[in-house]
Amino acid sequence: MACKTLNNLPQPTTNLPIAKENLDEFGYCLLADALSQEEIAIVRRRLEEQAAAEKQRGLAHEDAGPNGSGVNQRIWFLVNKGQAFRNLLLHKTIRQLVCHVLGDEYLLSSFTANIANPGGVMQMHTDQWWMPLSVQRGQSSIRPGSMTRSHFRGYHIGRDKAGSPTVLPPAVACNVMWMLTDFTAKNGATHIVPKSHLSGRQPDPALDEEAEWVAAIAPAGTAMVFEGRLWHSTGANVSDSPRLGALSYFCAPQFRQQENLTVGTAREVLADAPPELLALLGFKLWQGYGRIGSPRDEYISPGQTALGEMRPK
Ligand SMILES: O=C(O)CCC(=O)C(=O)O
Repeated sequence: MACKTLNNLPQPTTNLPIAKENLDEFGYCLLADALSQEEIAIVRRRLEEQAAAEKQRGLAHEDAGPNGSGVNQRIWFLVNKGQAFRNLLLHKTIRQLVCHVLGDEYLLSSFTANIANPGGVMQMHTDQWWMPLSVQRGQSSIRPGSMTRSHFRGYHIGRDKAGSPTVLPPAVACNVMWMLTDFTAKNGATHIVPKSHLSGRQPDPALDEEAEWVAAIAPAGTAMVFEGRLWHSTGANVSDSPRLGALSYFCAPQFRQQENLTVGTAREVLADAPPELLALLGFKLWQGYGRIGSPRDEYISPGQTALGEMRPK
């Protein structure tokens, strides 16, 4: 895929209506100054400390190196790893932007960090590869339970004579990249294909050799909000220092979360969690789903179990 210099692409902005327009038109927006210099320093310090500790204990998750080796370090389950991270989940402007994509109710799917080190590479993908697609009448579909990450490459939905998809799946996921260092063309800024959210398909290395991507370049403290259909990947870091970013990834309430947050969130975190955070983690019922007891309960309690065997007295 080739890098393109496009004019009129979204620029970092603090103007909410413009950011929403950018999301609709390009599939992403850049919220400027989402974090203050002080917040960047606090989040970054916590991340560097955690990453070093996981590495030291042989617990680091590393990926994106040549031939399946590990170069980039992923730090999973940030919900458990510091108040500084949890604060990001309740950022008011970001919540409005995610709401613009997903609607009133949504879940945190996972909260991770990606430290892109020199030498890493990643394949273009979308963050809702698992979304079943509508098919033309008479056309067979992949059974949802038989999908894999690579299944939906190629064309799967109808196209008009000009090659445009006749229907599009909705965006059902939305990711937020919190830039904790400057994101530059050299240090592995996320690569994105603007407007690919309207392509109606997943990127396919066999078809998309010519697809043109841009590097999402912006100063530290910017948050890039990108919807689940946008083609993207971590850029190749050809600088000599790591690129740090945290990803709060959300999904619509009818989908399974990437991290099992209702089971894995630490008790002490839950004890202090405000209702908004509990809702994001999956403790709030949605239309009766996620229930343990009555479908009319608003929340389930951490550790709650359902009624067991009973017999009349
Ligand atoms: O690190 C990045 O720039 C993007 C990471 C990404 O694409 C992902 O986690 O799905």
